[in-house]
Amino acid sequence: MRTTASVLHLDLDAFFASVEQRDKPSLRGKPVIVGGIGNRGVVATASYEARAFGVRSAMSSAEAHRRCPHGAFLGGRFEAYRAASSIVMKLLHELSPLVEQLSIDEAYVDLAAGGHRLDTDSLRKIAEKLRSDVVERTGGLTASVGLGSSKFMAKVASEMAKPDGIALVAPGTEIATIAPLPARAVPGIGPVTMERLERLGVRTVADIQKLSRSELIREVGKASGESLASLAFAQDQRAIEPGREMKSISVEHTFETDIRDRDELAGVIDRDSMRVAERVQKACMFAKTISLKVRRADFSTHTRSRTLVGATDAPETFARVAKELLSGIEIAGGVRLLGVGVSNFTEAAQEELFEWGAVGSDLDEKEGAVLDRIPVESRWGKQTYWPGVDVVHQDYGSGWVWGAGLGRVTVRFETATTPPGPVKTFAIDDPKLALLTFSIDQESAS
Ligand code: TTP
Ligand code: MG
Repeated sequence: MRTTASVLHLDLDAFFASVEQRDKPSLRGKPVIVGGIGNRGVVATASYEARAFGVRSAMSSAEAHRRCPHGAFLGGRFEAYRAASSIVMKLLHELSPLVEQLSIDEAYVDLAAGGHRLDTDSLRKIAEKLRSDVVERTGGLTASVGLGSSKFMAKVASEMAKPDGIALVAPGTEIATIAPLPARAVPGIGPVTMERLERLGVRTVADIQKLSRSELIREVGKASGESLASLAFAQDQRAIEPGREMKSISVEHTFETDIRDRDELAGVIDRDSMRVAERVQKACMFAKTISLKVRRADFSTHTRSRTLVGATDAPETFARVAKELLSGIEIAGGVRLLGVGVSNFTEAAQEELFEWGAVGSDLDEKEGAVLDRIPVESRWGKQTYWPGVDVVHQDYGSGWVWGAGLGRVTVRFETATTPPGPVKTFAIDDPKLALLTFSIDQESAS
């Protein structure tokens, strides 16, 4: 714990939903739910207007629909979220070399490493300026910012600040500030630990403060117990670590009988690549390096990898590269084990991810808050229109899909920079209508 509130925590407000409201003017001020569409889908996030109806992250979309039937239910546009995230993370890197990104919309910044004045007034000014820069540079997204003497305090502060606010836990007031909070506010307390603590009658941080270190260790184990005993008194020495991201994601199979057939192995690669890609997408990441691990019947193990120029989360790219790598390995004696892995992640949108074509190659233009996009073929080949996706019509211009079905697609023609626009319905195969999407499949062998 420091003597200054020089740890900053930023978390964007209702992130995915806010990006949707930014880009879809008719949805501003309205309940918006982003997530899996259909009865088996799950809510990723909801706008604060939708939260007023009880809609929450991780709730089933069906339940969200019951609670908020008039809400706009949209599938995600991850490229837009990644681009917005990248703008915000860049702003944070301008404040300090020590930035630890926790998720697509959340990061710690060590302001003490940024050469700033660290008195409370100066820190508040930095945070206010950051918040207004976020609004300006992202075209209207808001962030909540917390300041405190440790990671724990900064996070507590940003939660107190939410939404669209700023809070600072003054050095010296840490223990009193956290005492009334629910115990699960303490970092590292997951459902299992919480259940054990509840058995001891723990509800709040103050309840943990009343337990002795040895009681805590007895109940939740040595490592967790020690850390809880310290954190409950705001003793948090954790450093801001820029390189703590995920290192690799892989899937491996050992076969019951050795496989000699390359087509069969190709099928395994396709399935594994799909699973790997799902996990990469879930982490909101792009991977640059794809590797293939092959253990032959003679137990010799061969690993090959290739690094792409851009990063991708597309299963077909992972699979294609892995199959190319397989073609360079002799497998006549049979394969016992096959693994597909990806690594070398980039957290947010990368310039080289996108094929900008006519948009031009100027960096600032790429990072503009309102993305210009060019129509390209959907990377899934067949065009599908899902609620929320960007489209362009030759006569009416840019818009987004409100709904599709029964051979028809309904589009609202508006963008981030227009007023709320009109709605029109087309045949789903209308040749004048096209999906707008990014092409992120750039690759070179190395
Ligand atoms: P959060 O920061 O947890 O949520 P939020 O930004 O939507 O809302 P808040 O104002 O409370 O911060 O998560 C950031 C984004 O991550 C969120 O907009 C959607 C996505 N997400 C998921 O995809 N699945 C999840 O279970 C959660 C919690 C978030
Ligand atoms: Mg958030």
